[in-house]
Amino acid sequence: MPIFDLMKKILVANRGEIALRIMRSAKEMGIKTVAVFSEADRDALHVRYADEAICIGPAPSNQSYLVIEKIIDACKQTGAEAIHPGYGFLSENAVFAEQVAQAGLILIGPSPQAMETMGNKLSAKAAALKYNIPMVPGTEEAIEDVEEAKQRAIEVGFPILIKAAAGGGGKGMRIVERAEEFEEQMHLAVSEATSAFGDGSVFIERYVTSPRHIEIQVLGDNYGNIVHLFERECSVQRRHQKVIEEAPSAVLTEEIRQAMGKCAVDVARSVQYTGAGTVEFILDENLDFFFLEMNTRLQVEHPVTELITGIDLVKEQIKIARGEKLSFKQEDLKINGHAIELRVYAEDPANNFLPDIGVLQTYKTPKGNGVRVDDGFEQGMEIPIYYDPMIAKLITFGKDREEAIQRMVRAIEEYEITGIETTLGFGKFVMQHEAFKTGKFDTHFVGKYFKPEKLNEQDPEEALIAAVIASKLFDQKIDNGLANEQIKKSSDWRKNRLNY
Ligand code: MV4
Repeated sequence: MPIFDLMKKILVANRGEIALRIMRSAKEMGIKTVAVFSEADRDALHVRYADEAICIGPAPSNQSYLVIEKIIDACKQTGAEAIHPGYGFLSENAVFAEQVAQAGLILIGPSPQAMETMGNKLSAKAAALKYNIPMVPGTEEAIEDVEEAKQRAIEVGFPILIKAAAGGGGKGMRIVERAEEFEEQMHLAVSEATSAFGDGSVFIERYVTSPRHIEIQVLGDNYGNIVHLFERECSVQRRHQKVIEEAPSAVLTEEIRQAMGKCAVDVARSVQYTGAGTVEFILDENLDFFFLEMNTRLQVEHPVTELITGIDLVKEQIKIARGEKLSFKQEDLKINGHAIELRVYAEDPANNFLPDIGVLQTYKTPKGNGVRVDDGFEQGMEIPIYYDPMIAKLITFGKDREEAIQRMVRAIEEYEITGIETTLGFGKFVMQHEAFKTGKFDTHFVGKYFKPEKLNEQDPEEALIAAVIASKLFDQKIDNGLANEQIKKSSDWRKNRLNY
């Protein structure tokens, strides 16, 4: 059977912007799409966009988007031959990958074995060890004997970091400053890991105090060809949640980029990786890099890589899954320009980034040269409380970093969202910060520089103009007899919002 006959219809086991993102590429390839949705997402855009849609249960994701049988049943009902899991939900679940294969369906992603190996940080490091990949000094196996581990910690040198093997994205990590605290912290880490992941295995690494988080995008086909699509810099984050990502990184030299890229390809090769994946590194002050873990999914921040390489990563994932060879080699790939992504969350930066819910009373996206918005909402829609509070990804592209930054500021200013607090103003603060503009920052950027009151700091002249305009508008509304109604409407949502 010719390969293009193999995949006429795919089911997207996700929601929101990423479901739409995937369906758009499928549509361009002449592939039909099936949406699945929870009762909270009946009117969602991904449901309208798909050729068919199936309700898979109540709003909580453990009764809908996370139920393996419901997803597989939806494929059977609609005749979809393949599943794209997006990110989050079931995307890195090896049991799901296995059951999809058992059902005779194709998962658009890596093998269950690759997912399983990379799903555990210790087995990931063990696999990568075969290729001489730089890693942070520590223990290579789960700690059995606390006294032995303490001796190792003393050898490695404090501060050290205790990590959960089953953890990821910073969950279950503990910094230990001194040998005297080691034993207590170890016990706390084990019990935390046990309750969070059902697996108490922990290991230690020397704590790199001011790292940058740099990750490499890879693609592998089913014939042993693996390439990398350069790096993404993701150091601007808060509590392990990325807020701003960019490609390329402002600090990598061509030499380090090539070395990191080669390591990433080797890490992927160590598990015969197929599809799109991301190899995560930290980079220290001396620009030495260390492998941390591999994410076996399409990442939220993939668009910045698409913009600088001109490659549609979702199309490549689909082509690989239907058995095509990669159509380009490493030497065909090059970086063109600079891209920055801001995650627009329904969160209030002035209030410790607490999730903010409500209705998008105004929702107008920025437009024009070099601006891409990946979103899943329209004006008037409500942000559901059940899922991730990301409203949109605002991505700008420019000939160089400076242009991408200036374009981001312009796009943030054009973006109009009312009814919900968002991270847009925070994004502008970062873009205009000297440390960001000069590229001199690490993972501590937000904690070090961001104080909520900074959001209200503005140029006095601008503030005066704003105040004059506001008072004129207010007078007009009074004249029109609109003021009370308007004021009431715009404050209602605040009363109704949940407290987390
Ligand atoms: C580290 C580290 C410092 N030293 N490992 C956090 C996410 C997880 N993937 C690994 N993480 C870290 N591992 C050693 N040996 C610092 C972090 C870290 C971090 C890494 C990337 C992006 C943001 C971060 C924020 C805090 C800590």
